[in-house]
Amino acid sequence: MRRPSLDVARLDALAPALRIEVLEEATSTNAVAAQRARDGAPEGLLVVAEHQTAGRGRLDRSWATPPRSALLFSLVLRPTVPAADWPWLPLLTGHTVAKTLRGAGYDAGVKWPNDVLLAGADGESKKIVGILVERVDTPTGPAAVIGIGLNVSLTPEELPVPTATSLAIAAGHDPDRTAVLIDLASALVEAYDAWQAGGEEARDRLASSYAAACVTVGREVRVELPAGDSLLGRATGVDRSGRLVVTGPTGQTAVGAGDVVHVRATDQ
Ligand code: BT5
Repeated sequence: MRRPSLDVARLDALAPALRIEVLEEATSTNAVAAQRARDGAPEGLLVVAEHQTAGRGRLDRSWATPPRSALLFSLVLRPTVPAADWPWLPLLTGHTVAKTLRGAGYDAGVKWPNDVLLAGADGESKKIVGILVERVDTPTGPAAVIGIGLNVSLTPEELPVPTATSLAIAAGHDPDRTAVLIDLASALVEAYDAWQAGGEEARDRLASSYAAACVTVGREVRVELPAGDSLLGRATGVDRSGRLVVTGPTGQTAVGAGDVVHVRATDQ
């Protein structure tokens, strides 16, 4: 059965804050949005695809979903906050997406830095959203591309990996993808505008609200670091730069990038 397409006319609700481009197919919405940014697209371009043939994760990993089963979109931003605050963009995005899904009744939480997980009935959390934020150099200055993939109507058989889930699996019915896209995109614009315009105070507010909501804080973790080694300890906080603070036998380490595995103390 062919799944329904997005209702493009209803996406007009996002104007004028966003200009929407809906593609039947793209290699990767992040790649398309980055090219548009290099070609001069202003802040607020939202590239949406019904299907990706080369969806990207971090570190050259892939992101896969069947056509029209997911929301796949990338937002072009041109932040004016100090460069030191850019690392907060992925965290702001994950936090906002998790809050929006919670508001829609899903038991969503953000795992550091920006995976959005849904708690399952068996107590095990599974990944529902992947976020890829990339910085792009353009002739008019650096831009940020915020890429989001949300599994909406995938069935258990369609999940690309056993650690994934979808809104339909959690809710027991297929949600309206267009309505979810409108909710998520408006929440992102609102959160980003408040963060950009609110100065130091808004950035402090995000830091404390993120740390309070992040499901990694307080957990025993194994962080697989980009260099290949790993760090074991308890995640005890998130610092002013958005780094995860891990407290282990040798003291505290602030981690800026890496894959976090939530472990039970007995698994270590
Ligand atoms: C991410 O990477 O989680 C970021 C994914 C971002 C995807 C969006 S879609 C719109 C935009 N355009 C793009 O090209 N990308 C963005 P990472 O943390 O590296 O996770 C990737 C891993 O997640 C893969 O190696 C798989 O194990 C798993 N995975 C792949 N597809 C998945 C899915 N649909 N749901 C859950 N997990 C998935």
